Amino acid sequence: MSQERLYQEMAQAVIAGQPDRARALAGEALAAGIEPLDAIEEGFKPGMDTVGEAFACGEAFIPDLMMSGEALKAAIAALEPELMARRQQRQVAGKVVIGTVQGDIHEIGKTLVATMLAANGYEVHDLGVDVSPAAFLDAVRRFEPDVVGLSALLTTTLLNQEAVITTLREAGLRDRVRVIVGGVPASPEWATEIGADAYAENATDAVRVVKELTSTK
Ligand code: B12
Repeated sequence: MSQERLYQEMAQAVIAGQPDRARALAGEALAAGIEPLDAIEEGFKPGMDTVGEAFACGEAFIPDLMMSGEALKAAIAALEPELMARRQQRQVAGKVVIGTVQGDIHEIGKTLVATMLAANGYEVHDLGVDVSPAAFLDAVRRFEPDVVGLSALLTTTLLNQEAVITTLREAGLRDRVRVIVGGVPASPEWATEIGADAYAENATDAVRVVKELTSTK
């Protein structure tokens, strides 16, 4: 199968919500020598975006999003050992606390960013989803990370990225960490507006930006 055809099949497996098919295609991509992150970003994720657009138009429903999410998760899980095998450096490059902010349960993108950071030598503490500002604060006190990553996929929960920054500031800890924000509704302008240090659009970009933040700290 050509690479282009394989990418189309991957997107289709996510659109149709077929975890087994997605897993099998992940295996085919590896066998064909495709980089695992390329398979995710260029093959599987576009399928997820298509489902998201269909949902926005009322042509797909919550169960469809969930099934597609399961297919994407299955593909990422199948590719994860290879992502980790490409680990760049064995030495710990820095510590990152990451989570999806309060009120938001979207986990797939945040988890992918966490995996890629771990694969690049960072010690990552993933707090999960629906994480309150107080829980981020506790984690900053406990793990003393270099960077805090905040994910938000909803316009309504975007404000909770700002709430975490405010909480850190009030606790006198804002200057001890760098804050990076991400997720579909976030943007570089939003990052500046709420006093975050950076924004990254996807997992590759997140690794690049976190490297910059940890080298200039
Ligand atoms: C799958 C999905 C769900 C699943 C999530 C399953 C799961 N286990 O995560 C379920 C069904 C639970 C869900 C629920 C809802 N969803 Co939803 N969902 C999606 C969908 C289709 C895909 C998200 C996804 O996983 N993408 C794949 C990953 C790999 O990409 P990603 O998340 O964008 O992450 C990348 C980047 O954003 C970035 N990134 C992400 N996090 C971070 C963090 C940091 C620090 C950095 C640097 C970068 C970064 O890097 C990632 C990797 O490249 C999106 C549409 C879309 N295209 O995004 C809608 C979408 C986000 N959902 C939406 C909505 C409305 C909802 C609901 C409110 C629906 C409802 N009426 O109940 C609920 C909200 C539940 C809640 N309280 O959170 C809307 C949001 C609209 C808005 N502007 O607010 C969207 C945009 C769909 C749409 N077009 O209408 N959803």
